[in-house]
Amino acid sequence: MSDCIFCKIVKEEIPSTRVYEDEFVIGFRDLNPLAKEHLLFIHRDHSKDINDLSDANPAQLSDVFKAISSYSKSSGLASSGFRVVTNLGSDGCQTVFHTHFHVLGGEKLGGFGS
Ligand code: DGP
Repeated sequence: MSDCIFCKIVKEEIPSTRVYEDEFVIGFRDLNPLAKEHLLFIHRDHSKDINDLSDANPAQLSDVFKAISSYSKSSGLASSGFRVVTNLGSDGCQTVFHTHFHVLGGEKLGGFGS
């Protein structure tokens, strides 16, 4: 989508710090990190949220999770652990409407059972 900020990051029309890329997926550092390691993983193809993606092209979920698996193992993040979060809509506090998965780690995370 021409006005989508993450599509512009995919096309390198705006800069980002990439940590991972393959044929389908890119991973880059979040502009406003909420943990020592805070990456965003997105499919190169546009969808607006996980429901949109799951309805239209569920195979993209495995593309993204394979990428997260590969990156987390090669970077060492998997050995200490990490969290994957995706937000949808207003109550989910989604602000960018290109499906993305936050990968958080690099330190002990609060919330969710701690
Ligand atoms: P969400 O609330 O789930 O929609 O989170 C969107 C995230 O995207 C938020 O943590 C900040 C990040 N973000 C927004 N604009 C940019 C950008 O231009 N570059 C990068 N690297 N991250 C961005």
